[in-house]
Amino acid sequence: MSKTEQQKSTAADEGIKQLVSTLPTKPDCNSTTNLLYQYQGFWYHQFYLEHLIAAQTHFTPEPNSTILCSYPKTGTTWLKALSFAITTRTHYPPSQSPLLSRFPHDCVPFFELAPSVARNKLLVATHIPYTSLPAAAAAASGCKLAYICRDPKDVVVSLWQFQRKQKKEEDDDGDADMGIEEAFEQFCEGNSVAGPYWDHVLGYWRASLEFPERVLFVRYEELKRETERCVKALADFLGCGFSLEEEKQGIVQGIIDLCSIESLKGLDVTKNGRFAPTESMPYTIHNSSFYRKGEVGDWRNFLTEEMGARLDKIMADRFAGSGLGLWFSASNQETTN
Ligand code: PAP
Repeated sequence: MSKTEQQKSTAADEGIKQLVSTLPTKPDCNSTTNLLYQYQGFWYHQFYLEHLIAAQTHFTPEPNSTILCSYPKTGTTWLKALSFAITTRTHYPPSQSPLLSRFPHDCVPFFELAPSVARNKLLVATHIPYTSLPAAAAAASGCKLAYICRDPKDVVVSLWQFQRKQKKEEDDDGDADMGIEEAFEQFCEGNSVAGPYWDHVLGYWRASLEFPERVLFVRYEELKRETERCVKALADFLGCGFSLEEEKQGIVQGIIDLCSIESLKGLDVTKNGRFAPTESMPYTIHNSSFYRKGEVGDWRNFLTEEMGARLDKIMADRFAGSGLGLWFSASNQETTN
């Protein structure tokens, strides 16, 4: 970077910091050191938000690229692994995939966190809500977006477990004050990180109705239940559907097996690596923290039936009239395909 460019980018950083300092804040019960800032209707930690705002101005995806979009803890790592394995399969069969030695988050970078790594890549990812995407990354501008969503009850538990583990790593007593009740309350009020969850989901849902060819709406529960069908649909969407020959050779199953939580969990890169998308990130995250149980319905081990019913009711109210049912509720599963 030239000196003038450096000066410009420092001035831009100062401008972003200034903007962030004027935003409404709330304490984050899941993290004692971080406030949440409200920006364009969603809540974020400062570090992430500064990167989001910078990306809104500076990030332009490659034409024909696909962006994997998600609310945290909804299946991002799985979707990244599958999409990467699908799109690189002609160069690397599953037995030689870079995923065996590289973490999915490093294979498919978050463009807001690692813009220089994401530049020129045809497959990138983001946690940014649809309505806050950089203009050039929206479906209206021609990008393809694959969005994964998940039962909010499992999301709140997964998020709480993740943040608790992270806090414990930073501070031995870190999980002492992190009760699930508080985290649940915060999630229900819409103040969780990148929340409200329902607005995150609805933004991409509406985009999928408006641009059905350009926005694929994937449900974690469906991906678990009908993995092969969903993986083939994902490949079609990514523009590299499987041939009959490939199916006969077991390539689809090979990719499914490679990207299973059991397989990814056991890799050295998972056991020994850390996620550090940018040098400026104030902490790094152990790669193993991104793989826990990977189950549908684990919320029953942490939330009461009443809590589950309350969150379902919130989602039903928020989704009313959108055409998006509660896909995670047993009675609605047949209608989600
Ligand atoms: P991120 O948004 O921080 O990247 P993300 O990958 O979306 O996290 O979510 C992690 C969840 O996906 C974990 O769920 P759990 O806490 O309920 O267990 C994790 O176990 C699950 N997960 C990660 N990889 C896979 C996979 N290959 N198959 C199924 N689930 C997975």
